[in-house]
Amino acid sequence: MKVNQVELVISAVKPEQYPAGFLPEIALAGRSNVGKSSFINRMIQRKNMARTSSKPGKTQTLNFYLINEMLYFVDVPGYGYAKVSKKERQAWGKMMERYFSERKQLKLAVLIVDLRHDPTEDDLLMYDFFKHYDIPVLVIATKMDKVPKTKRPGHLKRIKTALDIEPGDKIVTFSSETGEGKDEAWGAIKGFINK
Ligand SMILES: Nc1nc2c(ncn2[C@@H]2O[C@H](COP(=O)(O)OP(=O)(O)OP(=O)(O)O)[C@@H](O)[C@H]2O)c(=O)[nH]1
Ligand SMILES: [Mg+2]
Repeated sequence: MKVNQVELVISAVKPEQYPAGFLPEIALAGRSNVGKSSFINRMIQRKNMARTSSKPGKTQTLNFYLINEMLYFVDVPGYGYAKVSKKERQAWGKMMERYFSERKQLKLAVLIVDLRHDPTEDDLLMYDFFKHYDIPVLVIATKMDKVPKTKRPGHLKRIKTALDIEPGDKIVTFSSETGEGKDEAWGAIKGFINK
């Protein structure tokens, strides 16, 4: 997919602030600092459109990026960051639950995990949450540049097993650093945007 136009339409916290209209939305999910914003940047070939940081907790709102006036990527705050108060965690949960359980325009959740590590308990909860709401899931195992080639299949298998991934769900290895996996990820996403 050739991305010609990208615009941050709104950073929302409440449904009233979500963009109007009926364009399909692809939302990211994953633990804090796993590489959600970097994934978006690589997919749209912009260096720092979605803001990234080596410190967890960079993204705080639901950020709607309009791509080629045909779909939105929705960047979201991550989970699992220890230095978050109970109150902040509850606010996060409410914001996420409202978006993911109610948004009709949502066509696909892109769950980002780290190819180097087994999924966390929170990753499993997130995956099961999507299943519960019948939201299609594409799993992206990112940071593949940090795993030697020969070890990648083994890591991938562990992730599939730990998530107990359903046979119909696709998992793509990816690197925001090198761009590997980009075409495959776009291919998978395209299958959902006209549904
Ligand atoms: N080597 C490598 N580093 C990556 C990759 N993807 C992300 N990173 C790095 O990981 C860190 C976190 O990336 P972000 O994209 O900000 O992560 P995030 O999931 O959006 O984080 P929050 O917004 O805090 O939830 C940054 O330092 C990125 O440069 C990758 O594929 N390879
Ligand atoms: Mg982010």
